[in-house]
Amino acid sequence: LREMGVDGVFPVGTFTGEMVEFIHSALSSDAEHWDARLETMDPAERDGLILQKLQGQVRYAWERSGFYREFWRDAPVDPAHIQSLEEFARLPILTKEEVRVEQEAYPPYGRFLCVAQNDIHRIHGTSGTTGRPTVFGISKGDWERIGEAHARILWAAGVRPTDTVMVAAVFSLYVGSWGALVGAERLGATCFPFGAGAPGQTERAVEWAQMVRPAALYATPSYALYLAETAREMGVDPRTDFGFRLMFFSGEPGASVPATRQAIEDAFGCYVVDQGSMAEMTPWMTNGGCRRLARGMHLWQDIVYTQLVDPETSEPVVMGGEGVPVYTHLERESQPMIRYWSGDIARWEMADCPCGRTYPTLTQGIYGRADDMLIIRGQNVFPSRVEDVLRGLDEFGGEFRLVVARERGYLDQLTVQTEVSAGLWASAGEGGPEGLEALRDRVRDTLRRALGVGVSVELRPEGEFERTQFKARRVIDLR
Ligand code: 8LE
Repeated sequence: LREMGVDGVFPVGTFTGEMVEFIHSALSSDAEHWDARLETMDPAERDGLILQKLQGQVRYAWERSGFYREFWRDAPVDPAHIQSLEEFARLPILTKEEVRVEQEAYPPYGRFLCVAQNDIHRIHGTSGTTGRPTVFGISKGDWERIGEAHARILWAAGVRPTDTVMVAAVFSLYVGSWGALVGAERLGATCFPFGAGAPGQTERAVEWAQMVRPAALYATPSYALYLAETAREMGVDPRTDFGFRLMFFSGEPGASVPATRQAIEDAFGCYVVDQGSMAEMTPWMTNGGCRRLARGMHLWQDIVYTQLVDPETSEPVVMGGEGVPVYTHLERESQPMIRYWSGDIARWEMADCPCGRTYPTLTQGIYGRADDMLIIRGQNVFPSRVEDVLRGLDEFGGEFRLVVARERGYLDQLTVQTEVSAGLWASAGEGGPEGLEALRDRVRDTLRRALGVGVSVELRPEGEFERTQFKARRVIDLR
């Protein structure tokens, strides 16, 4: 293309079939970027590109979606003629609850669909363990664009066509596993859709991983730790007997929690990449780290446009600040989500990453949720901070729980129940936890210093708490 003097940004879909194969085969495997022009663009120039895409996406939804017609009826700006990113930021924020209500009134998709029902290629959704499930209809074109976006981001993570990618997450409505799979397929890697969740499947994963020796694993961070624990119980060394080079994760905090990331890297002798926005926002990898980033996730703004807003006022948060990510699809024809509230908490910065990408970065990943954040006697406590402290301790037994209770009707009390390693528990002898008083006091003091609030600590033997093959649930709120 360069020889032909062709340069520029081409809309997705310009090149098809053999042309795409040709372009990708021309990408040398040590290239840093899948699309260097888009990824290293001057941020101001990128804003122009984003605005163009936004104008198209918003007008498209305005013209085709009965929901957005109604939702934006009294908007302070004209959805058919958005003039600037600032104007765009004045459109109302959409919440999960509003999506649920809409889908209940107009089942199953709500009036979000901008294509004919017949053009839905895949149906995904949330499992709906709490409240009504949410349904996502995805067209064929969208599914292809999702594959393309994920391939591009997995390339940044360091996945190459010569790699085998093991997907160890449940294949169901959950779009995490499928999203990882379609990206790895599109990139040209060998795909190993192993799944998770069935009884005995983790033991089988240990056997299969030794046999197949995949280069990369996709799972949740808690599941990777569980896999390592299971391997060791079976006499398998996760470091030498598997041969993973990298792991990419989504679904929960962990990959950007320093001690957790370190524990995974040490257990498997691999490096870790953090990814993940929300299922509704698929391609969900657009929050996605790269192989050079020590912690956190780049925001691939030209695929999904992300803004951070104040959790209370919803006003924009400047670079360097903390807020709630609000996401907008830029390439979605079937069920576009526009200014979608995540409820998560993160900090964004223009970090200088050696990869050369000019995207903003969530430098500490997503470390909490606005609604899961525990407020203990006025102090904000994120479970991920507790996790960081505990996993940094040699005596830690692998799992923990946070129990919040209200004493005398007003005093919030946080109890951290933490497992201690089997060896230590046994050496404390018949006395059980009483023999470990000094350790308990030390853990309590370390937590108090890290959190800025007093906690009680209870020690439990390793293996007491259930391990998860999906996302861990560690907070028990008794208030
Ligand atoms: C910290 C992104 C996906 C498909 O793996 C997923 O889990 O989507 P889902 O089920 O809609 O859950 C989204 C929520 O999971 C987010 O709002 C956030 O609270 C959490 N989450 C996802 N990825 C991460 C994460 N939290 N770090 C992550 N990397």
